[in-house]
Amino acid sequence: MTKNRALAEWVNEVVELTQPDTIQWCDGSEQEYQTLIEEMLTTGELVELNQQTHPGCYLHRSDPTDVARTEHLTYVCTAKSEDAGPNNQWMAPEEAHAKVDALFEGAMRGRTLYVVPYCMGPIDSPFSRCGVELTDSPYVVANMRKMTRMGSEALARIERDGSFVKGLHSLGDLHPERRFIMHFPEELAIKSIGSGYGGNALLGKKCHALRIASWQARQEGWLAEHMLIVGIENPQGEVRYIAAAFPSACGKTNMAMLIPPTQFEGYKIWTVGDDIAWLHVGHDGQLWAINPEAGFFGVAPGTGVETNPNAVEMLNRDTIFTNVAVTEDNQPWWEGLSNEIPKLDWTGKPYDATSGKKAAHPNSRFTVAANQCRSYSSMAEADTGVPISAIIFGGRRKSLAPLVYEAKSWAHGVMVGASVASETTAAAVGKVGVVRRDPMAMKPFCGYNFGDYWGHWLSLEQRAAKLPKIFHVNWFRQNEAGHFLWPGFGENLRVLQWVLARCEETGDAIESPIGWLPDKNAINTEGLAISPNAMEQLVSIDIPAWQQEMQDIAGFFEQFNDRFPQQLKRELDRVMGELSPTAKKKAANSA
Ligand code: OXD
Ligand code: MN
Repeated sequence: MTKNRALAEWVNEVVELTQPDTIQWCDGSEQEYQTLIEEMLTTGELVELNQQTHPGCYLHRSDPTDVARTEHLTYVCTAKSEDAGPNNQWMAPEEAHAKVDALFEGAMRGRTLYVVPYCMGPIDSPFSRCGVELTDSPYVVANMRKMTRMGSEALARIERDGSFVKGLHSLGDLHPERRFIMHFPEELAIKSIGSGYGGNALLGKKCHALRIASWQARQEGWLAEHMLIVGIENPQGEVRYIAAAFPSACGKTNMAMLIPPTQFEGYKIWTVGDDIAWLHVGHDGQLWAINPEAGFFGVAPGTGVETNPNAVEMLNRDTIFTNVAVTEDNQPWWEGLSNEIPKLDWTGKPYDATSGKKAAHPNSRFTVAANQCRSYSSMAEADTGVPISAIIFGGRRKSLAPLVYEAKSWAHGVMVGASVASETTAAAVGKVGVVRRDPMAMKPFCGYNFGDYWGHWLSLEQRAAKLPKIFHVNWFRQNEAGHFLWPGFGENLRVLQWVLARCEETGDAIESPIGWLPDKNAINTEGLAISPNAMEQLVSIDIPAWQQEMQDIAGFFEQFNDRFPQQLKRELDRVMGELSPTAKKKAANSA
């Protein structure tokens, strides 16, 4: 089935271990996809949605215990535990292999083993990397076809390049106690069992394109990041690209396809990617980014005509929905889509609107090919990727973090990224709304020790002469009454306009200890119903609260011991020094 010996041998080994009834090498064709859909409709793994309103759309209802990423069951298995770092759960490779191989034994009896070759990134890009997922889930195969360049072309590239990431996946018995997502970066291998949920089971995504790729990227001198990539075209037709990292379910998809406010006539938004960016230093000294994915696996709740009209439009056809509710006439439904009361909840039971429960699961998802999005950029298919003008970090924080600020240097920006904190969301199993540190939005995804990772980020300064500026944003600031101060969504373009102005050395800013804040009138608020008081609150900082925050950040960094880069320590000390009361006094005296 393949000329690649390593691949053929590995498939044979897996067949021996898992004992599938049949083996299917996937070619990625439309016919193959349709056959899989038909099969899943027969077994009940998929339910047909209203084909008049939503042609080619289907619903998958997952096992109710399998609805999100399971960080507590996710391991990085490096030879030395320090290489995985305190940011990961670690298991010795031999122990991890033994543990999961015991679960894989005979796991595919009565099932088909699908061999899924895939390419992360444009098929001919030198920055793309390939993998093969062996899975017994047709749902995974159908999703991988939307999310990656999957099939014959990927296999041809693997046969040309010789190398690929090995990803073994089985649904197992779906029992949470027999669920593990193991990564072996030194072997470029992944073993995932017991879950069909996207983040655990579509191995090209988080497992390969972030955890394994971040490890490879460090060795090869590039970055694999949890970032959207968006192009902003001004009325003169110039396009500038921004890469932005936000924790899961914090609006990356919305930002990647935002609609400019009416006052921004002549502006256009181009979506390159909504979740992952691979960044390389170009010959010109700039950072160039590709989106390794070919589709969107987005959070459905909150996606509506007000918040993300581009997404609503692209979901009207050829989409696989997971754990959404359905309406009386069998259309997909979720909170934030319309005021209609759905007929069935995400488990398929009649929905009782008086129960106070959500009808769609809060982490219900859509899987859709990226080229269905009206704002999809043709540059997303470019082998070179796109040049990045600005990097933005952000988190979901009710208080403290201003709407936007700019780091004073690359090293300071790395520290800003390293100290990102955000409230947890439904994308991972666990309590929602708890503030946790999520450096570079990579807490669940960095495949190695964060100390080494920050060192790698810092080292780019030696290799890239024209690095982007780094910013931090917070769309989620609230007032005392618990209302959002900033309208968000399309209006975020106002903030991005200031970001890009700063990159061209124009936007007005005021220096503060934590970075450059927009000057009072620097953000265009024309046509926006926002009080000067709210705006003032959004772009100012509370010094005592920031002193406390820096103490907290320093405490967080301590766990990385001798892996923590000294250069970051110096940045931390500098900011703390500038925030201290004596620094304020000194500044006042010299004024
Ligand atoms: C995602 C996530 O699904 O970050 O993108 O969990
Ligand atoms: Mn994500």
